[in-house]
Amino acid sequence: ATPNPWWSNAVVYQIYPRSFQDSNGDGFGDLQGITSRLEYLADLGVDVIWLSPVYKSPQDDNGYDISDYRDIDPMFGTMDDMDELLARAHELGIKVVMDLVVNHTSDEHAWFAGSKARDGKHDDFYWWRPARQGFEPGTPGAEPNHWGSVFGGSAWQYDPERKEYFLHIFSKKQPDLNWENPAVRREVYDMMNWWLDRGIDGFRMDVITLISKLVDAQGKLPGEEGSELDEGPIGADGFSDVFGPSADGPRLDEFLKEMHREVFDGREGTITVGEAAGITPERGAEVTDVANRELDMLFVFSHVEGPGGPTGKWSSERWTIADLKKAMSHQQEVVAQKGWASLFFNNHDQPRSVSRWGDDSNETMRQLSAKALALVMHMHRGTPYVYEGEELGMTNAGFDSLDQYRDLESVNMYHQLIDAGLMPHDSMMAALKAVSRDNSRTPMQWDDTKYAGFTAPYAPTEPWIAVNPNKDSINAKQQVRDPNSVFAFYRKLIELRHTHAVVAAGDWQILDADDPNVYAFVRSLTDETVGGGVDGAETKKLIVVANLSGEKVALPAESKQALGLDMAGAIIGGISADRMLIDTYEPEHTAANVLFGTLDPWEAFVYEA
Ligand code: TEU
Repeated sequence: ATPNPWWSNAVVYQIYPRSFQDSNGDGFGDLQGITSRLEYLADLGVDVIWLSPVYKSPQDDNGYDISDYRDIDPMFGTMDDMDELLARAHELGIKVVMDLVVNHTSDEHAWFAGSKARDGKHDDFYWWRPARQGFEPGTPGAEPNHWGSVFGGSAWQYDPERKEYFLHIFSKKQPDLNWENPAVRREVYDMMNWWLDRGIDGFRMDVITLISKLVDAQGKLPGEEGSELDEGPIGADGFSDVFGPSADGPRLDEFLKEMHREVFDGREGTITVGEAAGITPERGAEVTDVANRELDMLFVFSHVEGPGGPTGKWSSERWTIADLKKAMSHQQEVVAQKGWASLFFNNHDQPRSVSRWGDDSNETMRQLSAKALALVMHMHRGTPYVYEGEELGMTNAGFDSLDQYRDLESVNMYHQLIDAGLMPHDSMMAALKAVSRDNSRTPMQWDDTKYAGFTAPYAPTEPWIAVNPNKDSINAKQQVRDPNSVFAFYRKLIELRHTHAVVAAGDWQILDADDPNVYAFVRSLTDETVGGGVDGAETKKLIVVANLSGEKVALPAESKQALGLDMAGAIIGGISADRMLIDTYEPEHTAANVLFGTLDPWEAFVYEA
């Protein structure tokens, strides 16, 4: 059965607080800044906002290293500011989701201090392991296995106080929590309940698929001394893969079911979305199957993960539109019967979609390609996520020198890959320009003033990361009042999901699967189940066709047929401009093109059949 809760026709907007709106001139975005922009979001039409972490944190990984889950970091404001944000958002009918980062804490969390000191209560809160026998503890080779951290270096850090190593899949300031320990899980569930009781509406769960690690019968990790489990190949940089054995581990379903029981059972109107690094779309369908009572939806990454290879995401090979289509269609197909998809092209870890798959080389192409990509994403079945600035068609940062980057991953991996001789400087700079996480973290472009309205032009402190100079032509102030802007296009797409049940709940069927440029599909409502309480809408069938290329291309055969044009192109049903629900060009222009069997660059539309 199709899940039919409120979120099946909702649209979520992700805010990266440090880059959204600075209200006090310190160069960092904050909670009061977000509150001051809620009306903009209400105008866009989103139903939910998700805040990347605003908890107390040393900010080693921009808040994904939390030292107190029940407090707000002073850089973002106070708990009163949070309460005010919540109240104001709710007044506007916007729900608020917080980031839940519980695969790891900060090394400055009280639990970790207790664990290092073996205080009796927190001894087993983390993954502690002795040095390898025959090696001086803390020296190279003494690490318990060869796992490499996602952010560079070994995934093990020696602690001189406890005289053991602790595991950190991410930075050494992000020790992994030991979910095998029931006391850890109890603490996490209590904290989640505490926040939900305060009035928040749900959680986006950071790398939640990593909480259960693969261990043998003795509890040993792969490659550990005496472990029955092999850790797989060791790469040229000296490290083995930490993700494979840590993602989607043996107890993941058990932990998620327990969390559901302990936290979400009996609560109404919540939403949960898990970040699903390293999980297959098929397993994602199981985790999000309502019958399993685990999570509402997952961010599955198969459409944004690059081809991999020895330099991982820093490879110069990029996904093509054909790859994107294949991965996304597959994600749709696996949740056709059970489970639910979340739809996203952007987040704070990904480069900007218009720079990645679209064309940001000139204004015309940027606008067209941003709209075409948005149309495709929003017309899939699932819950769409818009990342701040995406609705303006914001582009990659365009940084040329290493000192412009702030992200620890970008800086660490630059050094690691150069030192290992795996990449020359120029290629690594090109890779950073294409895929660094900082591409999506430049300040939100509100207007064309000195700091793009992110912070006041006379602010005493510069923004923490450079503003993209293209704020002069790409900014909210200009787009909000322009009916042909990318912003206006997003507003319309969001509205379509709210007004047309078929967008929220209809079946999804690919057309012209092998066409390398055109992404086309049919949405049809085959049963009475409608999403999110939307009913009474008359539309039952939509044909979505998008030329995701900068070339003029032929309208492929299955799309033609679905549009009521026979194989030879003769008109059977006729194409009416009135039935174009949304279009990257003018409806009359597209109707004429369709009759001629062609599509202009980035021409994309939704046709009501
Ligand atoms: O990301 C986890 C993750 O698996 C990736 O998206 C990762 O950041 C990327 O592969 C690195 O290139 C989450 C958060 O979204 C990210 O911002 C945090 O840094 C990370 O967890 C650790 O908390």
